[in-house]
Amino acid sequence: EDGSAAWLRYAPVTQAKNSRLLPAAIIALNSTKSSPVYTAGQELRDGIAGIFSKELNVSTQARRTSSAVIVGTLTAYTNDYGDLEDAEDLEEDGFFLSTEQDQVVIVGHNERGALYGAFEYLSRLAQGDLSPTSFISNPQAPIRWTNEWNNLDGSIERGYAGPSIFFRDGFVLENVTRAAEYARLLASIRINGIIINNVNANATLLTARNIEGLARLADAIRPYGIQLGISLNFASPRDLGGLSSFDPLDPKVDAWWMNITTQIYAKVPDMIGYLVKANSEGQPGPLTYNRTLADGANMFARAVRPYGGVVMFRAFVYDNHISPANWKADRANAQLEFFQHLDGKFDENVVVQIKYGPIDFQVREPASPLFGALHNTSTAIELQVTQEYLGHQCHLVYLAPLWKEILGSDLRADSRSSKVKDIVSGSRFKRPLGGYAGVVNVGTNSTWLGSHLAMSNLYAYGRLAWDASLESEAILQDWTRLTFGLDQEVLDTITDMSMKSWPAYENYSGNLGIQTLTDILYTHFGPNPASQDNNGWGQWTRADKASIGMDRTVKNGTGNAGHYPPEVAQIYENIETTPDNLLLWFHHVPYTQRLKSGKTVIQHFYDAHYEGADTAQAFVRQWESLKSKVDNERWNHIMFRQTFQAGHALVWRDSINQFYHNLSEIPDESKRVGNHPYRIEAEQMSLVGYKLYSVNPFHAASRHTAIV
Ligand code: BDP
Repeated sequence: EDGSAAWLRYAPVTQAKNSRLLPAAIIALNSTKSSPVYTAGQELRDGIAGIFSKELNVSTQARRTSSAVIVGTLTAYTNDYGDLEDAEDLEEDGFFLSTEQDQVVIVGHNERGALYGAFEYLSRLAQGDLSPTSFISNPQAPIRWTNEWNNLDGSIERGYAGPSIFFRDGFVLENVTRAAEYARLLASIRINGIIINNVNANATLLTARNIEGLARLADAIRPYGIQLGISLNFASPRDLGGLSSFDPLDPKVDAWWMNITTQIYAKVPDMIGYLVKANSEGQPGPLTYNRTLADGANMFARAVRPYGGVVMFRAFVYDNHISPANWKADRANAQLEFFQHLDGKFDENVVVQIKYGPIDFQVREPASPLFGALHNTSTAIELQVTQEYLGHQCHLVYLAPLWKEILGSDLRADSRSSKVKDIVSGSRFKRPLGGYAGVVNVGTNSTWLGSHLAMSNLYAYGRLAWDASLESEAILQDWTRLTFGLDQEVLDTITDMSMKSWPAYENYSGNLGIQTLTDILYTHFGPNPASQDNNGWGQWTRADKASIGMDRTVKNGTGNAGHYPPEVAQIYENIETTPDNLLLWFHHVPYTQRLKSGKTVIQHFYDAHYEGADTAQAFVRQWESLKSKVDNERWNHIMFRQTFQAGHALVWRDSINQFYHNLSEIPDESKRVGNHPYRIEAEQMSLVGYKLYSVNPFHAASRHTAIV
């Protein structure tokens, strides 16, 4: 059990054996090799063999036989077996599954939908669920993609699981087996697109040799109903094409993009489209030529339109050299400033891709106000499965509750229900496109993400992209049964740990909406509150001796609260109505400010850090208790991670508490901060083979010193 099978292990389910409900044959209608329905037939065969030790043949011809699993498109099914009224409401990518009769019927609106239905059926079997059922499932949004920040040299920006499964040494890999295996995993959670390269894109992806490589990758993932897309570098016409400019309104530039797009579609006829990061963090873009971001996006939209392609244009545009001395400056304002006036100016096949919060994947942010401001533009939400600010997969942080909180935020546009999930599905503003982009960054590590438990996040991402109304805990439990089997204690323990994990991480990192407090400058790992206020990245806490928090009010601050529709703006404008967990996101208050809980801000910091770190210690004992119930390989791997998290949570706790204790000079009522009489410092022991090492930032080690 090295993790490579993830949640598709098809492990034997003893209690389901010999059930009379088991099928006796598999019919994959009209399927030809490498079509998703063919894949569905193979999966059903492998799944039933694994789960029930029952070997079945797959036939591709319709026949009347009792006790078969029939899988195919609605058209194929009705051609062979007659009308299927129950499946009338199927929508694009949707499926119908019925196990009520003596035949199991799995019908997709298209081939991809049929494959989803097969995976759904297998997921039920693998969880020991053979109860009769009959239902339709349609996706809430057409775009359910992953973004993989893979560089052509094989490295992965913000990837924590080894090198790329797509590239090495400047080129697409020859061996695309692993890419196909990844596509299989993604198809099982109903993801339909992968953007395979970094948003900080390299123009050399568009050389002839790499376009051949793209074709190879697209061929490998197509049998799983997954389409390939790529990130572009805006300056490619100059840097690769040798033109003197990359001005989007220059006809030569336009023609260059048209031409390269035609070349790509000749090799990858079903490419989903382009992802573009422009004028952000040093990336080139249309603003260089005084053109608007819409001018830039529409240039690509024109190029892919004839092929049905989509342009995902990122809203993550901001100036990373803003002066912290300017108290009216605010990076959180950038999205609305750059995009609001462009509403309605994007072509119909452009989707503005918006990170969930206004800054950058922090442990707690309000929903980005841009979701509520674009009524005539299709939008997608960008979530991050890779735990960039959330412990790099070395910490267990189950993210579905965080995502659900954002997706359920009601922005009250025009004083009407305007939940983020309904905006990005396209339903709230009647948009033709919309959906989900998840930054995943899997690598060659057998666990895919570097940690077995982190895979619940990838699983949950797909499930929520399909249906954001699912409950975090229910998703987690499906994943747990599929990944670790049906033992109740395993299920309860992993549920308890995971559901406590985001609150715990928030407790021992940044509280009350102050941001995560990681090192800001590059690693985004480990505590570094001192790095927050002296950088041009606009991730500021405004902490001084007496007070803390960003004043984002309209009245006295940066005005960001006013970027939300009026009903929500009013809530955030006032300290009394701002929820405690976002207090410091919107307000600058004294450390002695009382929260709704009755505690002061500073005492909340102190207590939360002890509470969060305690929870992380408990995770170790909880995991330990499962030793006899989980295979050694995975148990040990997870034990190592949990032990690390427990230790690092203490580093976090002491570092943050010590920092604000020093700064504010306000004592901890419980007298714990700075007072750990039982602690033995490593540097006080007699050391053989170790040297002392001064830690920078100093507060990341107790007494500033570590041993190496
Ligand atoms: C930041 C990451 C950086 C990404 C950037 C982005 O630190 O590596 O390039 O976001 O999303 O969070 O473009």
